[in-house]
Amino acid sequence: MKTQVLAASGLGLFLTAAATAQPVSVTYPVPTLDRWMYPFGGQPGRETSIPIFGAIEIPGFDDRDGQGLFGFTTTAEVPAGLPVARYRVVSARLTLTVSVDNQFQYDPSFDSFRSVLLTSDPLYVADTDAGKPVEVFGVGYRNGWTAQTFGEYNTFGGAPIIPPSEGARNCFSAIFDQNGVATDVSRQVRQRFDVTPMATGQIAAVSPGGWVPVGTKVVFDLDVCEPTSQAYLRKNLADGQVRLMVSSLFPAQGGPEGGSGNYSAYYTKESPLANGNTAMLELEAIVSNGADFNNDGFVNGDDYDLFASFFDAANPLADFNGDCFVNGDDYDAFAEAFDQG
Ligand SMILES: [Ca+2]
Ligand SMILES: [Ca+2]
Ligand SMILES: [Ca+2]
Ligand SMILES: [Ca+2]
Repeated sequence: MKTQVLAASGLGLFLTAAATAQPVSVTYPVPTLDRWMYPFGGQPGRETSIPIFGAIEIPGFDDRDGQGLFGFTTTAEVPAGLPVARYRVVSARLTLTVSVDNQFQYDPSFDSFRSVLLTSDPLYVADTDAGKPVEVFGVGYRNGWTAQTFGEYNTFGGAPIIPPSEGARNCFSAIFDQNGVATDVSRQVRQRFDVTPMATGQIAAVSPGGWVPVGTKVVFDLDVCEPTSQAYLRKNLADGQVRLMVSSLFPAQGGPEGGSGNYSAYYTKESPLANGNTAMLELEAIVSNGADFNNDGFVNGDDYDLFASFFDAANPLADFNGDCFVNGDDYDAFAEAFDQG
């Protein structure tokens, strides 16, 4: 699978044939919005730093308590409003810059929710590596808010209006089912389930377990090959903006040791200290014309022939359903689109 991922991500491997839709590569060096999703944030959207931490099993707080919402408007480079199947995200990388000095330990890998339970809990297991991973999820909404209506400066949550409140934030770290329905993972510890994020933060300059200096880049390569993540990102492009939520179970309160001040934080575009080190998104995407595979404005046998030749060559551009494999599923998906004209 790793090889397939790399093959589909390497621009050089895309053959330039006919007028088949090619990937576009875009870098967004500054987010359209960055916002601390925390019930006590005094100036929502105007923070100069976004701390990411948990309040593990503390009544009235979500386990993933301080979260960071980042959004990038993509309409200038990737036309919005097309059917979602027209979009394919080949790669997506979010980069954040650490705004605190040696305040947290780098953990590059998955930790079960069980590692932040009280040691007296029958499900408790010890954490086998220092720190907690910092993770990226898609964004879910409640209380009638949507990606179109919830902005950088809107109110944190619904009832109870006076915080603390749990399960009430208007947008949240989410996983999605096959139909795109969001599940809030912010209370996963008390609700007792593990989650797989779209990406886990990686740091090239620090060894696992090491303390992370201010200015360090944390890179999140989103797993675009995971179907629900690909579907989320496709819908984002159709909506004209990519939105991501960063969160973690670094316990500021609760957890086996009672919590600490050892958690990460990141510069925002409002920070006078950021010096260009705001959240950045690097995106590689394809906007296809569906069954009009050669983009000549007609759906006919030429498209079928061209698709078949790409398919036979296992060209990544024949990955019609965007799962990072070229196989019979793509042939079926193309044939279905072709039959529909
Ligand atoms: Ca902001
Ligand atoms: Ca750990
Ligand atoms: Ca055509
Ligand atoms: Ca495929």
